[in-house]
Amino acid sequence: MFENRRRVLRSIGAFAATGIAGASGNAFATLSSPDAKGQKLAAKTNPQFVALDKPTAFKDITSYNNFYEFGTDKGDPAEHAGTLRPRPWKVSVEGAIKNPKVYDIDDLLKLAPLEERVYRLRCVEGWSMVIPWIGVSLSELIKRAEPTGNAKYVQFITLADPSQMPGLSTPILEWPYSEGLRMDEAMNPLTLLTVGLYGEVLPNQNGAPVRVIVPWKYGFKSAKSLVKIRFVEKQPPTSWNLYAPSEYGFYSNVNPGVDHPRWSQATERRIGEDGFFAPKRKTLMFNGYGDQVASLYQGMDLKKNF
Ligand SMILES: Nc1nc2c(c(=O)[nH]1)N[C@H]1C(S)=C(S)[C@@H](COP(=O)(O)O)O[C@H]1N2
Ligand SMILES: [Mo]
Repeated sequence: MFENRRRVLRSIGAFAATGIAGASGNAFATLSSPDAKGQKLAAKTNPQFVALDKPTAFKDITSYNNFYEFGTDKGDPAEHAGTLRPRPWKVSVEGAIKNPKVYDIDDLLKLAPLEERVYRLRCVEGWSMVIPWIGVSLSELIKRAEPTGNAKYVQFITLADPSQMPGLSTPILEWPYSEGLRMDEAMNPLTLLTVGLYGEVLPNQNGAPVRVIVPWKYGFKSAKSLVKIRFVEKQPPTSWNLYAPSEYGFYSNVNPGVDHPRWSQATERRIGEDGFFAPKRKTLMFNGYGDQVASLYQGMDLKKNF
């Protein structure tokens, strides 16, 4: 009870301080303007999913990014993602399901009442942020898709349009960016189909108009600007695993006990706290979400399945 109350107070405080209409009710979003940039998005805070850490500043969340389709420097996405056209936008939900469907982005926004959730996000590079996302549990979409018995994994496929994404001309990763989850990971209520942050539609550099957020895994599992969600029988190929299979595994759960081959994963730098004297933070198992997800990996060797 005490913990819950603290969370609620914390979330109200956080949103009041940043001017978010956090407690404004379950308004469904309606986005009429084709240029959605900066458009407000109403959502109701879900106190079950509010990290107690202080949210990272909007400016940091939107100017320090990884989105290789727009370049590999942290500042590239904010600088170059203006060419991304997040509307009109369609997302194909397909594969081993009874109800394949091509969603218009505005229909995706109406799947279920939008929720505001404050999640920690930890990049495999060793930095982290705390982000007030807006979205709905991916499970809401999966339930409507009605997976067949052959659906063992979900693959997430990102837009790959060279006319909108200048980074595609550099062959760093296999485009389109591909990621995947096991079915039970995808169904976990934490896994968020994400359409906004800080009370607004997703900025382009954060993966407009829709991405997935998987807070107990390294950031690269959280694919941006999705155009396909595909249900498959075999573990799908993923861009980072293809790039360096010994460094980036399929699971990529945040795990301070399993180092990246080239650096430790025991600690992290919280963006915004990176003054010279700011101590590093200890990285938490499953990024602190063990209560919700540890059971998914019971009996698995997490050093082998990294
Ligand atoms: N399509 C696509 N999705 C992506 C990436 C990318 O390069 N392309 N980078 C990933 C990585 S490494 C991280 S850490 C997060 C960063 O998300 P953010 O910029 O919203 O914090 O996005 C992930 N999703
Ligand atoms: Mo990352």
